[in-house]
Amino acid sequence: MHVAAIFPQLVPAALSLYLRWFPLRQALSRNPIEIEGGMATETLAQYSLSEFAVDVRLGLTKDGQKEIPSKYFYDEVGSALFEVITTLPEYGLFRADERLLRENAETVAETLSPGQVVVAELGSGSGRKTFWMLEALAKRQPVVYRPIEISQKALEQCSKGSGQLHNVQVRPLQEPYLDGLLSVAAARRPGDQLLVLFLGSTIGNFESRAAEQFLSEVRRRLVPGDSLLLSADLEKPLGQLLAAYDDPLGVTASFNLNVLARMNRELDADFDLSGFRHLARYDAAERRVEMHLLSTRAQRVAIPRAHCSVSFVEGETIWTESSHKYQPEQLKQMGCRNGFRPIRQWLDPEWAFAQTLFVAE
Ligand code: AVI
Repeated sequence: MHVAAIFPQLVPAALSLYLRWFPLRQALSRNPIEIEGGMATETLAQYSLSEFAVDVRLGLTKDGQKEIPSKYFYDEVGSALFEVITTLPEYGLFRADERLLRENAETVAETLSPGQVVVAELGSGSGRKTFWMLEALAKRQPVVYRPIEISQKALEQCSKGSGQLHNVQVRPLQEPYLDGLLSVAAARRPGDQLLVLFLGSTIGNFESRAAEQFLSEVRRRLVPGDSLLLSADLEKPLGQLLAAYDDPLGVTASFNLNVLARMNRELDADFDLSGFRHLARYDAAERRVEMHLLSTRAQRVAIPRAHCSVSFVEGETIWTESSHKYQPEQLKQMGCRNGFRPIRQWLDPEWAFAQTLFVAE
């Protein structure tokens, strides 16, 4: 059986065309179809491995700067490393976000009308900091919490934590953000109000144009009067920025290098991790911290399950992530350009970080 026979139903048309030559045995054999296990989850797992192989091949064999999308950081090992990053003294983003939520959750709750509120969180992770928001809302009205995540493990953790709260019903969705939000919108009952949480400055991991497009896609899934709470990291002194992405313990370096280890695990690649080092740098014109993996010598790497091998010259990098940094006003304008009206903005006094509350127009 050839992958072309099933991919048209699973992936966008262009990707389906690209995948035509992938023999099914090689592309999918690690995730055999188990009908009893539940079709949706199995389909997602197969799709993910093939998508990873395609993105690796595209990103590492293209002309110019080699790239791997940052979404591939978050396998089980990467997600655990990210949890550690959030506790590092140099990485102030997570704590700033949590402080703002704790202090302002009541005010956000006051802006909502009575009746049931559906809280859709895009990329909930373990949902640790969302607790404050759910607690504040649940004091006033019934809450349905819909964490949207690709990672099954994160969803389980998240459900365990928030499931304890009185007046909160947790209904997780294992889907990509926009698909998940579409499912939430489709399931809403008349009178339900939607509050979308997009926390952690994940918006900063999108390229500028993609961030705008993403906000506009979020807006398309809402109705006037729904809300969006958006967190974003702000510009700050260079030393502070770089330390946040290159901590002295080397946790962020491991987080970055794990994407090579993941290719070894899942795509049978033969990356020698000692031939690469973590690099964090700031592009002042684009206002973003970039993470790269720098090849410390000339080398060639085989990635059999992505059907390619790749050469590196000494000093060449793989660009693995961008984290854009904003000015508060810029965030309000981004919302306005995409169908939202900013109604409140809070800045953290300890770490330059903003939460902006928008209403869908
Ligand atoms: C998830 N995201 C907002 C983090 C960031 O700061 O861009 C990911 C991260 N990369 C390195 N450290 C943390």
